[in-house]
Amino acid sequence: MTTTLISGGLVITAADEITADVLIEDGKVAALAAPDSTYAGRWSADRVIDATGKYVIPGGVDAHTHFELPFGGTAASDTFETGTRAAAWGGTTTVVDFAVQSRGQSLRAGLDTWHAKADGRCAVDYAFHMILSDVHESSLKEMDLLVGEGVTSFKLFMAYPGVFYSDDGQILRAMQRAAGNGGLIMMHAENGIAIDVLVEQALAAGRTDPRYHGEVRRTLLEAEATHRAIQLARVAGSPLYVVHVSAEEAVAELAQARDKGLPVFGETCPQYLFLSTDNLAEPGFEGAKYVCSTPLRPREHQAALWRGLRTDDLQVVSTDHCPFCFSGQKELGRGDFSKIPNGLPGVENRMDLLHQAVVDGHISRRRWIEIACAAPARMFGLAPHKGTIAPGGDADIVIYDPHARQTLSASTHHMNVDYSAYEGKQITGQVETVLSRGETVIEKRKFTGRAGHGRYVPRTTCQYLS
Ligand code: DUC
Ligand code: ZN
Ligand code: ZN
Ligand code: ZN
Repeated sequence: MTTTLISGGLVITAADEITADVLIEDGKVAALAAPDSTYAGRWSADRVIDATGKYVIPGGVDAHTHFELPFGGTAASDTFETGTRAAAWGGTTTVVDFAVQSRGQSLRAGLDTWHAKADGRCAVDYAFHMILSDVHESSLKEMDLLVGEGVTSFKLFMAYPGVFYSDDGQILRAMQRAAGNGGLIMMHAENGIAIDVLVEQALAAGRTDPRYHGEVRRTLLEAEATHRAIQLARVAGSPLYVVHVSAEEAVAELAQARDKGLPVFGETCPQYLFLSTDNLAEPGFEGAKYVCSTPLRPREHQAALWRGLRTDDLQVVSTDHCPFCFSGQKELGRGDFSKIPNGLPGVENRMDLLHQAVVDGHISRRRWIEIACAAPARMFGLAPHKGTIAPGGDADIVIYDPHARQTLSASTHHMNVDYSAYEGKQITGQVETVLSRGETVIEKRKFTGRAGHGRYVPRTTCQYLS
């Protein structure tokens, strides 16, 4: 039995902040002891990590990544190997990636493809959601089987007609199925049919630059789809999780539903909290780096997102990490913004950006851990093993230096993408050491992990409902 002792750090969970020693045995947290307890200083271990002056926090849970996602004739540039390694560098020890059912394909075939991409390649633990892009009788039946094997959440798209899109009837059927099998429906809430009309009109009028991507994907069309998704979920009697919420009007829809006591949940992403349409309007074709859907919004929307995170109208911050290189990938959309592959890199930056939000006074330290670790773990059935530091839980632990200063840059990041969406941004705080199930994967800012350490984690159903 190998034992590790992390001594003297400030242990922060969603519930508590306490200076304590953390004892790890065989990859699990065995015990915590405060300095004045009878155990303090009396534990011996094979290895001692001195965390004096540092935070000891749960490894991050990023519940929204797209490694190797095929999109717009190309594919997201991080593989499971490079993406999970970058996650580790950024203090994230569990990712939930989206397996894809392509049109005409079974869920089984789509899920098997994703297992094959990830198996033996991940640096940290991973799980899967399933994207449904072909809802019919047999794929509905397959949902039950997937829930049984730990794929307990299903993403549907109200956007991207002809690709991932489901109509309202298909959405209702999938929600009814989820209501019966305990699955959680995740919604990409944008009215894609209306957006496609506006795209066509913009292009016909010669409006081809990246900034028009933000203009046609109107906030009203996010709010309308969010509202419609909530009503459909009510009719079906199913819970609903809205992904990548970016517009103030959409937050208002979620808040209204939650005030009625409905099981409706929302996620936002760092790009909506820190970036804006100003980035989409950067000169030349630079704005392409910031094209994602839902799109970046005018800066005024950020206050509503921060407020939603404080009031729990939004529960989770995930990255929607979906990187495309500027060179050769984003460039596919020169002269036509609708051909720019949608997505931003960020799996490495989330924990740091949210710590910066603590420094800036947007959220408390415990709320940082709640939205980045504990809430996604509970939302997607990964608790109590993930998302906290408690006896019996996995020893997925980050030693975080709250005083270190760093500058985010593509020249120093580990994501497989040729730009940073946060180039030059100064951050106070940095990941120092990362343990995944007790094994050191980052040690004092050196990667000591390996492809294949990360395991597939089957999930239980949403723990917000029971
Ligand atoms: N949005 C993105 O920005 N990328 C991938 C899929 C999505 O919905
Ligand atoms: Zn989406
Ligand atoms: Zn409210
Ligand atoms: Zn996504």
